[in-house]
Amino acid sequence: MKLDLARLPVVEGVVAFLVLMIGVTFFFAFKATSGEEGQTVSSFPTSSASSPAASVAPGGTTVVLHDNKFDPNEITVQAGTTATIQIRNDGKSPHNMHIAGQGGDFTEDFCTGSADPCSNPNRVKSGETATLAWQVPNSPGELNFRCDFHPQEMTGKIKIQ
Ligand SMILES: [Cu+2]
Repeated sequence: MKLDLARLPVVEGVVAFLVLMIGVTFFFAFKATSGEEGQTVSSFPTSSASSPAASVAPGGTTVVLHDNKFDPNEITVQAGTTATIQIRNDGKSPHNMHIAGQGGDFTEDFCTGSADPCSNPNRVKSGETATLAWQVPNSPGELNFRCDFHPQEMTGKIKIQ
C-alpha cells in the first residue's frame, strides 16, 4: 500500500505534464494559425499595389518637366519620321513643350494659331502627362524647344539626324 501511494503522485504528475503539454500544443497551434491568417490579410495590399506601373510607349522619347527645366534638354529624332514624345510634369508649376517652327522661330506662345509643334495638352499641370506627336522635317538639323511659361530659362534642343 505504501508503494502504491508513493506511485500515485508520480502518475498524477505524468498526467498533469501530459495535460500541460496538450494545452501548450493547442496554444501554439492556435497562435500559429492566427499568425498565418494575419499574414494572408497583410499580403493583400502588397499584391494589389504592385499592378500600376509607369506607362511609357515603347520606343518613344520621354521628356520630364521640372521647375524649371527639361530632362533631358537635348533629344535626337530621325529626319522624316513621326516622333512621339511622351511628356510628364514632375514639377509643381504648369509647363509645356513647344518646338520652334521650321524657320527656327517660335511663331506664337502656346502655339495658338500657328503650325509649331506643341504638347497636347498645351498646359501640362503638375503631375499630369501629355504627348507631342511631330512630323520631323526631312533634312537633318537642329531646332530649339522651350516651355512657354518659362521661355527664358526652360529651353532645350532637338537634333534631327
Ligand atoms: Cu515651364
